[in-house]
Amino acid sequence: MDPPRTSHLSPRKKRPRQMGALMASSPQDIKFQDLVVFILEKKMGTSRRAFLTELARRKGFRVENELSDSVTHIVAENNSGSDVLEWLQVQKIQASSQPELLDVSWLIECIGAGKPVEMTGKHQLVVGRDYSDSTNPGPLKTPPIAVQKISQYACQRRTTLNNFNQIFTDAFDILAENCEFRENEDSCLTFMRAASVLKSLPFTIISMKDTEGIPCLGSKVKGIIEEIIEDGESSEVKSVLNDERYQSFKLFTSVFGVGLKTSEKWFRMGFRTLSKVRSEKSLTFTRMQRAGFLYYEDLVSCVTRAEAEAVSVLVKEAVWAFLPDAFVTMTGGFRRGKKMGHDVDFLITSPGSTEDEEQLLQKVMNLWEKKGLLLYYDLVESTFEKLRLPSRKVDALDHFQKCFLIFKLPRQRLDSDQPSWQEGKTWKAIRVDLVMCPYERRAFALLGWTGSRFERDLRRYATHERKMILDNHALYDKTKRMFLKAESEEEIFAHLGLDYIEPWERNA
Ligand code: DCT
Ligand code: MG
Repeated sequence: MDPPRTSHLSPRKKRPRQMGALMASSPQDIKFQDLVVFILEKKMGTSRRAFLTELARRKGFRVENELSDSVTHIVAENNSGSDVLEWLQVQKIQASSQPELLDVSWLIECIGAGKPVEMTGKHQLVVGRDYSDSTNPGPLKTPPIAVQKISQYACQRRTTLNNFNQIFTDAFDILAENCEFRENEDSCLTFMRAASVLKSLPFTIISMKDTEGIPCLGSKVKGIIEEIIEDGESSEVKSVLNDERYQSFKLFTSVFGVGLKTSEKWFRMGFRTLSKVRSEKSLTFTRMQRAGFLYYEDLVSCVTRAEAEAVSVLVKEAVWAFLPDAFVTMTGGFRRGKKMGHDVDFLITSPGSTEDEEQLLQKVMNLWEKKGLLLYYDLVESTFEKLRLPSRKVDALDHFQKCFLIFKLPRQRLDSDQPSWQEGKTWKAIRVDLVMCPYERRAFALLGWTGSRFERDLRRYATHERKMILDNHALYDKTKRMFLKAESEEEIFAHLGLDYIEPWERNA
């Protein structure tokens, strides 16, 4: 076997590439040891090859930069089997190490599935036949689903945590956050909607052609997608990440109790680090911010599912001590199946007397305080009025009684050892939200508190497509001029004429 050649890396560069990170996969990242892929650059181009290489490596595939006799699968685009063989002959590869010759559609499906998929006739490149031969349809020209059916509303899409487009959605999440920090609502929404629709796709965007027919991708968004496809990163995202204002806001808002107004103030005053803020004598902090600083390290380290489950047991114990018939449901990201969260959210409701209900959260706080399980709490009384129309604002706060607190989770309450708990650490501060709702409102409250972008689009859908108003308390039909009752989330979806979407499909 001749030494590998590099002559096939023909120069077709449009601009300098920043591929440093792209070639960084180390051998321990390889999940499929028996498979050695080589991607042919001919008719594909340098940047697309590099992009596919990066995606495949991220999924654990071994992709070689050079052709060698260890290569088991050669992937090509817009080449017939004969084209690839011809090219191989020029490379003088030995017949004994004849690898599989496959169309790029096979690799794309593998990337999508996160594992090698079966090679079928549609993937195998046929030798001695014309590329346009009807028995060999060649590369998939469109993604494997009918993209024209994707709705502009997240509530009409199923979005699991299996995100095939993280490389793009990470970028748009950062751009959206930056717009939020700059209070540029329109751009924030544009980027959030782009990230949201990309999270719902059952395939990875590999070329601009794949974006055709997908809603919520305007020209600005498409420009960014194209740049990422070509260069592996977006220059705009890069400059946001290096931006002092973005970095400072990100840091300041990571403190419990610090929002945009306070961040703006501290930034204008010239602060760039938390230690400088903390030691500044002239600043006054709210009780919430003081707690935020006090337990900062614990609160920025995310809550794991095991920690959330341990908290759940303690919440149920306490609630049932006072209201044995109460329903306690973990909501928020954990109900959507997330493995990590910034807090743990619970919805509590009881078919019993309203008087007992009103006292419940205060009783739980008193109990935990006595047991030394409470580091901070803020009990917000209900402002709920029975006849109030649902709020038209998609992100209006609800009127239920609730408690924002910091729980002191003792180590012995954890079932298993958690990697984030260092030796000797006996407790961890965990942010918990408890929400108490009237029994007849529980379906609306549960839907609202299960959250994500999904919930906001559900309200938008109700307003624009059904002439209804939905919020965390109720659903109002403007045409019939009446409230629509619901005992379950399924009934709310049915009132809205929507297919039911499970909580774990609401990660929009
Ligand atoms: N929510 C709401 N009204 C509020 C606050 C929250 O309706 N005043 C909803 C929206 C999302 C859900 O409750 C949970 O909120 P978060 O905990 O902020 O979001 P999350 O999805 O649970 O994410 P994380 O994993 O970061 O906690
Ligand atoms: Mg949460």
